[in-house]
Amino acid sequence: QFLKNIVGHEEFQQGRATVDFIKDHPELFQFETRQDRATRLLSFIGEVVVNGNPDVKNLLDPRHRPRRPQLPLADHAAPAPGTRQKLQELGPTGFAHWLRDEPLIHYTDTTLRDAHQSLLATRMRTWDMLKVAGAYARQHPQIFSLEVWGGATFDVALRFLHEDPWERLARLREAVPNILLQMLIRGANGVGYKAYPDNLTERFVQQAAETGVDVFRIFDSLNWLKGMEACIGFVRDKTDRLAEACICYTGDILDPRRSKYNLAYYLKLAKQLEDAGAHILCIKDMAGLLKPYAATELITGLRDTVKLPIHLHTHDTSSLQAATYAKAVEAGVNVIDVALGALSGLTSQPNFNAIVEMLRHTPRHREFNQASLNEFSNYWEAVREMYYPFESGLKAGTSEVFQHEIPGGQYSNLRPQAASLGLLDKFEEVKQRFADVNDLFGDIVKVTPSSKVVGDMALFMVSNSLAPADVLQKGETLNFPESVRELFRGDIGQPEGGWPAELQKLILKDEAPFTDRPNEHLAPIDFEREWTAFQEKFPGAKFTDLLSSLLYPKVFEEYWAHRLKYGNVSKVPTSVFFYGLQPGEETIIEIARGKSVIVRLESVGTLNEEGQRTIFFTLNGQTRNLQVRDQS
Ligand code: 3PY
Ligand code: ZN
Repeated sequence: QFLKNIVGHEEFQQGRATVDFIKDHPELFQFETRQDRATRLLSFIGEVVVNGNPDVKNLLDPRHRPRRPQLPLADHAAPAPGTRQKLQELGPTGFAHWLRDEPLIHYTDTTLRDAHQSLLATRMRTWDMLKVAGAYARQHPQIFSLEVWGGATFDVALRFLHEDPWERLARLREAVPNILLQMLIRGANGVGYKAYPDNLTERFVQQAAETGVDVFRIFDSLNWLKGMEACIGFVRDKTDRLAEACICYTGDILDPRRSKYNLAYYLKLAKQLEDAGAHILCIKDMAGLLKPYAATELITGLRDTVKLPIHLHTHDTSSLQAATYAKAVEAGVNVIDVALGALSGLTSQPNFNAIVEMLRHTPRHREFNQASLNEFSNYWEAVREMYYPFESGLKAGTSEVFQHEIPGGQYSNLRPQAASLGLLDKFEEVKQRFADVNDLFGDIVKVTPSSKVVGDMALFMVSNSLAPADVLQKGETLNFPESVRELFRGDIGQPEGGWPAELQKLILKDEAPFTDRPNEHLAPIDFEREWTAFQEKFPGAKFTDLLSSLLYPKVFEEYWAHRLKYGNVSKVPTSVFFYGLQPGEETIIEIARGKSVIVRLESVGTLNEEGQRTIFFTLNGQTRNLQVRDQS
């Protein structure tokens, strides 16, 4: 079995195995039989059949009948070379020069990351992605990049989907060998909500590049240069991939009253990022505040100030952002972020299919097969129906976003967060307080994690019926949320112009804030020691699991326990994962590469005296029964 594991491993088959191969792959020693795998997945399905998937259990609409997604025709030809081969050919610096002078517009497709983070609380499963990723890469090899990783996807994959995010990345890399894969990384905060030791970010970046990331979009949630410099350096020095650094856009450069974040502010930051070594400059408009005429000013100014190619990211919350793209394209932006039709618009990115049409018959148009784009969009439309419990409820674009400035990726989370505190009927007030908190905090950049703190404070104020004046008046006696205390202590960095001193004193009481990099207060990870201890605690775990665990210790432990009990549930089709099976219904599960089993639910037994039910399945036609405790 061990030999079979080695010889069957792709690194071995591709001749990439080195002397460290066996050491790096402890999982090869796990002799799990096909039977075990199937049994564990059956017990997962049994659990969902009897008790429901806890993630959707309280959100179900019994009338809802999701459709079966139609797969676009598969195409087995080798994918045409794309931007990935271009990067390999030119190297990151040469690639950036090439991109800067590209006459036609380029597109980043965010469907597999930001679009579902912003519309469906990040719940999109690897299973749905892998169904079409290969065909998509073959039919649209001229896409600039696919954003597939980072942001909240890392945490949500482990915590709610019980999936290994590294496995998602590796499988997508395999399916998409020709297009750049892109991730979002929160600078010193990695893919988490707090600062991590620098050498952890360094190893994380190296491993992400090795597993498949080509473009690292790096930002700091307060636009603090010091929060990004180290990460830019790791990408440049430790990988041969692209460091794309962000200016997060807030306020309105055309509004003379919002002078804190004026054009000069952004141009200065862009120059600093160029000097820090960025290959590409991103305007990260996380809330969709960059209006069309402001885009003309900003992009013209940036093209004159830096020599970098410019990548524009926005959210269509107001429904205005197609116009922003029209102006940005005229002003010379190089790449724009879009999402396939069915997962576009509202708090997500503008509609890929429609933006292509917007530019048709204009000088910068890049040709795409529109019929095929629409076919993929139709696939995602049907897939989206299975995720209906995670829809944010926003029905139309809202220009309210220019007042509250809530990032698109946060909007779909803030509602359930408010609901969990019993504040859903006060959601209007929550949005108003979000804006008030921004004023109280001195008008800061709001994007994960700073935006989460603003959200926490807004919810705190609504729960406690506090107006902004009350916060200042009663501040000494208020027990501020922990995240607010950490923010004002300097844990996630420094805002432009510093923190408002009076409020800082009220929040921190006698604790002293710091103004240097929070990472400098953290001891480096001793990887050798950690790895040894980790393998003892989690036998069979991989090095990537150690990285997951260092970022999210508790979440990882729960993920691992789930994996031991139920196996790799990312193999279970999405409808079954969330909704189980009905008696008489069957599903096919590919439990290992090329090895599928047919699972049919025959019936569910009555409740016995021990509070259990017997579930009758057939597995490849053979009867299998199991007992599941009924939690109801
Ligand atoms: C994230 O950090 O997850 C974001 O999407 C920020 O916009
Ligand atoms: Zn975004």
